[in-house]
Amino acid sequence: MEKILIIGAGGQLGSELTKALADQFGGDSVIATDLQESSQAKFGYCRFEALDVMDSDRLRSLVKKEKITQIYHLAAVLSAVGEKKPLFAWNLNMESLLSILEIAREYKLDKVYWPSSIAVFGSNTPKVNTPQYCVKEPNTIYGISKQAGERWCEYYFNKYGVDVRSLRYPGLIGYKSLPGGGTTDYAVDIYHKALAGETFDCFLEKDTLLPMMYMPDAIKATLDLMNAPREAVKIRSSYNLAAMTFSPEEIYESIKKHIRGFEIEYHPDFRQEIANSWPDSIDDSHARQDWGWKPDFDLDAMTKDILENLPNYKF
Ligand code: AKB
Repeated sequence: MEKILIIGAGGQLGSELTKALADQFGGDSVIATDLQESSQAKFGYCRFEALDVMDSDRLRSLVKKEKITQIYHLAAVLSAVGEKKPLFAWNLNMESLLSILEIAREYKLDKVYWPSSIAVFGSNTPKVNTPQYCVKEPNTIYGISKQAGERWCEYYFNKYGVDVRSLRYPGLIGYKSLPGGGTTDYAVDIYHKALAGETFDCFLEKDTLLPMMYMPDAIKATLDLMNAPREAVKIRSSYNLAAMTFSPEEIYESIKKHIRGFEIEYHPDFRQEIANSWPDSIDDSHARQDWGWKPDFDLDAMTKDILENLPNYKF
């Protein structure tokens, strides 16, 4: 029987992935963990433990005691917050991954999941249809930590056979949690402001294109990758993954089709430079070929779904 430990379960991705894993494996097979005790309320359907991922002794003893077979390591400092606290971001993002890879090797875990990001790309990367294999000179500390993390994942797979799998997520947009310190998070916040009847103050220029994905697609991609047979997973650094590309002006126009009086203002800040260093669009043909990836949502379908569901969602 699988026993799954989710680290960072209270975050943007974790809040929704934990539920999907509990639906797949049963609530008794899933332990959600997060730094914040306050996250506990979200997890009525599975067990919750407060855990600081930097406490590797406690992590190790939890894995041993609970006979954990899979770890989903979702805790990270994202791009914008990382630029404010670079050493903190590097230490948390790297040390946590290394301790989990070591634990996976030591306890012979079945699988590990660790998310990478489009932040591994930098200003010297081809911007349009960015290929899987190309120059990667990330400009943010978050991107540097993700790039190094990808190399460590591939290393642990090649050297020790640890079955670690990873996706380079684009900006993820969900309505079940609030923005989490990323550059793409304007595209989460904008829906909250539109529904609250407020003018949206955008920290990026109106024509800044970025690759994005609606959360149900991100959950589907993650489960499909993790459920794929070991031999099908040919890339052990991290897979390029894509769904849609849009600018702030385009998401604004998409929302305005439903909320006519909605207004936006543009006041770009330090996050503009981060966005400028990332791709406009991503070539995800390896994910499509190797394990059958295909997204379901485009911009207008996502907008419709969020505007229908967010007003009734209880945080
Ligand atoms: C961020 O903006 O930092 C993240 C990411 C693209 O990985 N959403």
